[in-house]
Amino acid sequence: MTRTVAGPTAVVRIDHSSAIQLAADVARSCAEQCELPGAMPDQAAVLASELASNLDKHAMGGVLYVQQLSLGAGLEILTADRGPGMHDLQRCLTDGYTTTGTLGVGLGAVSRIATELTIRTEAGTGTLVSARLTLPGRPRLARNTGFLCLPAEGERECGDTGAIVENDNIRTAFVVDGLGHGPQAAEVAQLALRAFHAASHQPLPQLMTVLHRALRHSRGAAVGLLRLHADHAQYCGIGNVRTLAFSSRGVDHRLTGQPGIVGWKMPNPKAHSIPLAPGTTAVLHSDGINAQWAHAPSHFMLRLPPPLLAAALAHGHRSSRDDATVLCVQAHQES
Ligand SMILES: [Mn+2]
Repeated sequence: MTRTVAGPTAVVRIDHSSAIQLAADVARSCAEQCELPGAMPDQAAVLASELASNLDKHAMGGVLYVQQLSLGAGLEILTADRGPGMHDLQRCLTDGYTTTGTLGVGLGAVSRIATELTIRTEAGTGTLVSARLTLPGRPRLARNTGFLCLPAEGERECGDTGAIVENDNIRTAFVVDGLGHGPQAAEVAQLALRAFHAASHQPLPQLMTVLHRALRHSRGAAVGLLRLHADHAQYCGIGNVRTLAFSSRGVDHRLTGQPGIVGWKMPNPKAHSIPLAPGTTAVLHSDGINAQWAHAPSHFMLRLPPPLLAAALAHGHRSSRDDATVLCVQAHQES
């Protein structure tokens, strides 16, 4: 079984050149907290510094996110901005996407240091970057997964969290949104996360019942569960965690939970089955992401790889008054 879990994401707004040093410090201390060995904390600082100075020089509304990827497996730095988009980059990338290569435009050091680098840019929309520093032997699942977990403005802890686990090629994704925000909501989210890991192999309605019992004495939560099989998915949700499945052609499924509160007032949980076409991406997000984004997503959004889609939703479609968690996963892994 493999697990991909990450804690709250650190956010650095690049609104002044002094934020470049801050970004480097945040990345270094995240790498140290993850106990990444050798030169990796220095490399993390260089990655953050290069990406932040790029935002400072070329972009508007730039934000840099730093987070642990999964226990001991690495660190991810994401950036998002509101344009103008990198014209040079767009020209040199034939399909708008690369994991290697010589990028120029100040990203040379980033492409040399990062072990996984994903970039998308669109003139007028902006640029999204995921630069990862990973240790060898990381599960393939992690490459096709994007995750961000942002506390509400003014809070240090996040009342949402999420995880994805893989058992015999079947993946189960989970997002929990503890009622309200702050430390008490964070406690609910962590209780739910532990219960999820202990029972993630169970059929979804039973798993939801396990979560309900685990949260019995808490303030309660909304939960979304999605299990991805080869050609279909099962969904089970209670409350306001949104789940979508889409391909580059458009949104195929929009799923909302049954009314209720896990741990408090839960109806009999039901699982629904949906077909999964090849190329499907699934997204689960808490209500800190405005659900409007899925009404008419652009061609650019629909084609983003999971890490960049998570960053785009957190950056462009967030309500700052609530915790926001988004988990994106590609339904069919590339072999
Ligand atoms: Mn919420």
